[in-house]
Amino acid sequence: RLPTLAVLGATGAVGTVMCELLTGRRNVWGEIRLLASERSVGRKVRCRGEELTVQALTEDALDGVDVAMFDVPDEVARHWAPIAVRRGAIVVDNSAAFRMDRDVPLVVPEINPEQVANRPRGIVASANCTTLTMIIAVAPLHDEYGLRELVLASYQAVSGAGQAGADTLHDQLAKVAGDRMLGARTGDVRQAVGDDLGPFPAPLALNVVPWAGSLTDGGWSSEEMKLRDESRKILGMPDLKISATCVRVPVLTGHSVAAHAVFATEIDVEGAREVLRNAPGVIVVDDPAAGEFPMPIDAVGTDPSWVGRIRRTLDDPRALDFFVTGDNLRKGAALNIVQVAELLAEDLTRP
Ligand code: 2RA
Repeated sequence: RLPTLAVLGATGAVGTVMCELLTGRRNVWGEIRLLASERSVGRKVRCRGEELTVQALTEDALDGVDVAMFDVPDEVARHWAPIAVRRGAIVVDNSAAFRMDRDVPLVVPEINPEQVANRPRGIVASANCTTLTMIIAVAPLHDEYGLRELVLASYQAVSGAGQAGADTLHDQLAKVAGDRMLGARTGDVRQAVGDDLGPFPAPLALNVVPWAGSLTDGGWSSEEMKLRDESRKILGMPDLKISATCVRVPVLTGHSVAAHAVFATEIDVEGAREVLRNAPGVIVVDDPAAGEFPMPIDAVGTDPSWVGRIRRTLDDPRALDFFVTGDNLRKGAALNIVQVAELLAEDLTRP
């Protein structure tokens, strides 16, 4: 029997991409069950060539599920993941509820696939979208050169804040488009945008906002702390020095990260390019003379992390600077969850 898969949060920004991915990937699933909150119940979603009706998330709806992919808010995951496990499912969770728990592995199949087996609570976590985009490029360089320190700056798309984030940018762009009177000409769009900021603390149209998530100790944002904590856990380096500045930019899809990585050994930049070219899940686009560098408009709708602008730091032969961009809804979320679920399916169907 092929395992039964449940998708929780199937109608959200990430859930929609999960269903698209399940349509395009090798079919390892028996029944696929789409579960969501009351307001989405009854909606029809095409998945794997079938038209599936979204069902209400109830305890009974989880019966018979082997693997449950969760893309729901932290508090919903905290409540429902243990219930799904009690009903017999293994949960792959995209929220931040369990990522840092010692007895929950944080799995990126290109980096630490063996960790899926180590799941005493029946929960496997998937990392934050910014972490995933960047770590896919950093991990192979670490394997080759021994990472010592990371300094990161992110350029994060509005869809990282869900459908509401994407809708907010569209609405704000419509308000400022062609508006030369209310400040849009000089760049102060506050009057044109008005009070509707959606999930953001400031206007995103024609602006950048150096903030994502909530405030934590010392002035760091929760997003910056996730980058630090999750990278350390995925790489198995609890003392790695990392600092990040996370910035929201007026891009619909595609998180980017400018990285400064310091290693234990001297870097030969062509060697580093070769390491990245051979790394799973990475595409190198690095020919600035020809105008070729990775951008969100290239990465959107694709699976890999796109890496370019690779250069050795001028003042430190052990350090590398580069730019990486990836689709935050695919490898940053849905794709990683689907890949982890497929590892579990393989495990469950092994004779
Ligand atoms: C964001 N990484 O971009 C966070 C959550 N998906 O807002």
